[in-house]
Amino acid sequence: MRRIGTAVRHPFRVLRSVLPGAAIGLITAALAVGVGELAAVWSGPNTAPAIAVGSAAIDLTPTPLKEFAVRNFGTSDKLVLLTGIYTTLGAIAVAAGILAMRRPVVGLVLVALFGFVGAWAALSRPAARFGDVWPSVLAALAGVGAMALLVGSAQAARMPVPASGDDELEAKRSDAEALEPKDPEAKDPEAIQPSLASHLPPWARDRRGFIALAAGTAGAAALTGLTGRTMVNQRYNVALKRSRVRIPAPSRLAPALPADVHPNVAGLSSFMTSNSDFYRVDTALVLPQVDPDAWTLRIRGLVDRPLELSFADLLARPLVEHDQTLSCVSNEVGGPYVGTARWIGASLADLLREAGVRRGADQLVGRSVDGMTIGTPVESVLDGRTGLLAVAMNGEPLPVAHGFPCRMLVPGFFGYASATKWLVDLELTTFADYDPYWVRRGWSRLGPVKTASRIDVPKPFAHVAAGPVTAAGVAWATHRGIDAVEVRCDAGPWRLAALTPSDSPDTWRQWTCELDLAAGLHRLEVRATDASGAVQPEARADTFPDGATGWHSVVITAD
Ligand SMILES: Nc1nc2c(c(=O)[nH]1)N[C@H]1C(S)=C(S)[C@@H](COP(=O)(O)O)O[C@H]1N2
Ligand SMILES: [Mo]
Repeated sequence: MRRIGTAVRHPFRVLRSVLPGAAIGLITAALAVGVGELAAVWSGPNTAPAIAVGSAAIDLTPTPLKEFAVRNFGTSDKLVLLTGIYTTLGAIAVAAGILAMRRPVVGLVLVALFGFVGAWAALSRPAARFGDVWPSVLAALAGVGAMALLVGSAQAARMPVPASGDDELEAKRSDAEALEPKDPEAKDPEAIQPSLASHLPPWARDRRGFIALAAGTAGAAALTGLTGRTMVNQRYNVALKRSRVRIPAPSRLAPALPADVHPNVAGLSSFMTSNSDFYRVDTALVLPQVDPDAWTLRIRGLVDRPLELSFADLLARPLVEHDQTLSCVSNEVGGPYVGTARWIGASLADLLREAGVRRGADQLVGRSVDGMTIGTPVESVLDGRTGLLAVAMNGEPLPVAHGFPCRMLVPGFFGYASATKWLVDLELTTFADYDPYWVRRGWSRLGPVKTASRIDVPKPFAHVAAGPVTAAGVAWATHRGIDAVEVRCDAGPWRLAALTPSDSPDTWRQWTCELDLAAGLHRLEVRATDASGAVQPEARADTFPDGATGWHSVVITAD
């Protein structure tokens, strides 16, 4: 067996023989990424090859895998994805570099292939323009150039070359070549090497020259990458414009919060969730930076009078202040994807009436600048509830992560069915004619919030002193409102919890319950009753396709 010859080679020598190729691969990839980021300064952050590929991956990820990611990585799922992309890129780059030392053409084709993947990913974005391929194309060109240069120099310098793993193939190939008359134009991979090297200046043809070239390319990678990133962050950063936005005083204020809306229990979620604590769920790998001065909102489709508003137009409308709890369909029983804020915005219903909704239009589809589509029943928007084109959250312009400059909110529906962030387009259509983003991925067309309750205190597996113990938590049935919360211990009788006064049916309520616990292990359970009298069901359902059900429970020890 010929392969044994390779296997018994001294491991250090094997390592030495692949090292130059591996370094060439990594440096080439780094330069490609850097050039891609620099080019993205012109075409936008989402067009940088790694970001484009990541965004495409998010859209292509099958729902179960996405649920897994949300469950296990939570809000850091994007960091995990990007880390995965860079790691994969690095591994393939190393392989391409090692291959290129023996067969430059194969390495170069691999680099070019990556350019194609990046370009395809950029074009697959919903708001893509043809120019979005440039970062990937330029990245691939830079990569091909760098690889050819470095491989040429390494070979001229007689750097170690990995042994071919496939000596049989080699043998067959030379047999075939012996039979066929040689085409003088044909570029045999081995024959390219001298020609690659012969284009190099003499100084680049030795070991020192190779190291200088490699270091120079790595430096260029760092320079283009850092410059690109800094310029992208500056050019596409709306923080300054956001800080200059002044939200006019609302013409309708939210009622003052009831005095004892915040029970004084350590560890219990506060009634209002601060912007920095508010959960974030979206598909945006890079936060959309929407310039409020350039922003417009179209209202179109099945309307009598299509409208287009600027941000100034929106702010000039009568503004409404409204407290609303927002929650995510992907929130597990007891999960963190829920929060309450004081929002300010223009009435969505008023705007739809101005546009004149045509008969038959039963679905309102919000579209975001990054192509998210979210559908809400028109009937619900027009039934008197306070749906908003929100511009402020807890006393400041919407944070960029929560949809600056404008998002939709319709109390009673999960975010995926009502709360388009970075909103730019409202289309009146029908459920029969159009499936929005998540519906296409199998989620329910309608996403009414399910009645939910959560134990915040004590925490799971907490140790508490035996005797009197205060349990506390939150419950929500957005837009229906919460009428009662019950707690039980060790499957004993249900006990009514004390509820804080209701701020609005659109917000959650905090509850507390005094328990008397004997020493030992205990299981606490909670369930809520909404204002229609429906008790939260015990049966556990998965978040897919229309939201989790079941009672939240915690196991604790009283000592
Ligand atoms: N443009 C855009 N809007 C979006 C989403 C998104 O991915 N993109 N996610 C929706 C979902 S699933 C939820 S739960 C809410 C979350 O809003 P938040 O991040 O402000 O809490 O936004 C909704 N609006
Ligand atoms: Mo969501």
